[in-house]
Amino acid sequence: MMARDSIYAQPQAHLGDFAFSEAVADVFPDMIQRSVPGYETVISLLGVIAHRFAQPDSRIYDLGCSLGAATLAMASQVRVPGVRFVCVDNSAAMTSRCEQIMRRRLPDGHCEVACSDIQDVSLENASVVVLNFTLQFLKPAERLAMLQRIYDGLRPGGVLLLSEKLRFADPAEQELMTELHLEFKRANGYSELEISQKRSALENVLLPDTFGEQVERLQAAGFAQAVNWFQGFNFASLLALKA
Ligand code: GEK
Repeated sequence: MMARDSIYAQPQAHLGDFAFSEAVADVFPDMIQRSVPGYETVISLLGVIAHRFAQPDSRIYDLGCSLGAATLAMASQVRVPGVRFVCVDNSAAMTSRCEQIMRRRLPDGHCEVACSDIQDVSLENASVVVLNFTLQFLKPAERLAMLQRIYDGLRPGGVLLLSEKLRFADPAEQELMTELHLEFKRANGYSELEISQKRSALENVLLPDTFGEQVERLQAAGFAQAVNWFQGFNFASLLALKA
């Protein structure tokens, strides 16, 4: 059974910045499903999209892989020969668990897991790159350079699959989407205390951009086309194609 997230259930005297610690890794599947509207749907659709875009003898990168849910979904759908999956995360708590999961679920050795900042890994010969709720944790000034490196590492016809929490320029839309997201968390059993403590912990760590900023940055990085293929309240998924 999935361990339940109760990390912010008790009042915390010193609420530090949110980190992807051992405690978070232990409850991560439950935490992300109860916090991100549409998460399971996005994960399974990443498999469908990867099936469409994976090229023979190429690499599929899962950047900010956490426990590798996106890689598992893609590996179950991709059928072309010679594909190598590369999972990267800079939390050792995540990669040690991810390695165990991959050894068990993808035992034929076509998946490697690296504990590294995604900004330091070399990206090459990629047909699919996944940034599923990861870019939002990079400093805003570093995000364009990351997308440019991904663009350079993709083959023609390759795709970047980008999911992000959104901010809205219109204050009324921002308020409505924030409220609906809070309703989603309440509906999933999070208390007001858990919601407010998590929100404070994420304040300096997760800095969302608007949908327009996402598209402009993808275009600035060189992507020919950026399509919005899923949205649940203030969480959106885009497909960016390298021509
Ligand atoms: C999923 N994609 O299940 N370098 C490497 N990893 C990073 C960096 C960085 N600079 N910054 C953050 N991370 C997953 C979910 S979670 C999203 C992704 C969330 C990692 C961080 O350690 C964490 O595991 C992941 O990005 C973000 O589809 O928790 O909201």
